[in-house]
Amino acid sequence: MNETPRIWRCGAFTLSLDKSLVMGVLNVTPDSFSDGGDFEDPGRAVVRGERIVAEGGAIIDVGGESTRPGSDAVSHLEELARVRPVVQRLAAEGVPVSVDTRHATVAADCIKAGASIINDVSGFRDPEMVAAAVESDCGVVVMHMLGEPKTMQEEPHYTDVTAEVGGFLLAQAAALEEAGVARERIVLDPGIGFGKTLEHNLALLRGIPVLAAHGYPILIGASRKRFIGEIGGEKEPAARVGGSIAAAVEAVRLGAAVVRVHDVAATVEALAVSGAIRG
Ligand code: HH2
Repeated sequence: MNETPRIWRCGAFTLSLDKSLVMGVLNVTPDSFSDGGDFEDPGRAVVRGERIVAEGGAIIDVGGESTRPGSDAVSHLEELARVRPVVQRLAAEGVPVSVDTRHATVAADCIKAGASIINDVSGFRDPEMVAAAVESDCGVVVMHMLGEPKTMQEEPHYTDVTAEVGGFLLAQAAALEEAGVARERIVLDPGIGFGKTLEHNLALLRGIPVLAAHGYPILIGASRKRFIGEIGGEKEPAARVGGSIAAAVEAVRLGAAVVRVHDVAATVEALAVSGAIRG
């Protein structure tokens, strides 16, 4: 078993993983499940990105296509038109920017515009996405999703969710390394809510130590998701702050290196306190 890197190499940035990192969500979409339409205007999106950094976020994750359950894909050109100007302006401010995309052309163009990380919720299944990673020195997030967003929540089934998701992620990471992506650039994400029931999500969160033991840093994106509403009873995603913070704190306690969240300031504060208690 390999030792987990204590750094994450992301283009010009070498991010220390000695402390957990907060990745702030910036959805430049009309239809994301909790903040759709809030930051469609590039100027507003850039202000939001700057706020993420001011609140202690280490990475800004810019997405131009909602992948909420049941969502339709958008054209690559439309997606690029949404994200490129925002990526370019925030990257020019010297901040690590990741691009949340399933499309290799969008990823490659955003890297050229200054993005440092490709966050692919389809887990680098597309060989062209692997090529986009190989051709750059960006960091990569390899996420597990069952099928496609349109249908992923239609009775998702696993025999052993932790083993199956882990097996997929490790195979994808091995393929990336084989293709020439250094291990220190790779982070794995079990994909909370992407073709998973409440029980699957809980099993994956409880299984973080097992996944982390394979020697890759782990990212968890639980923020505002449906399972938090199922547990806490809050129907409005943006109001699921307490549950989202609990999930982030538990994920880090169990070994996650990066948490992807909407409520950056509150999460940063909670992680500072829980980290101080743990010593
Ligand atoms: N979740 C979402 C989007 N991208 N990326 C990673 N690595 N991990 C996640 O859990 C993850 C992700 C979904 O959340 P959000 O961006 O808020 O919603 P939408 O897909 O509707 O834009």
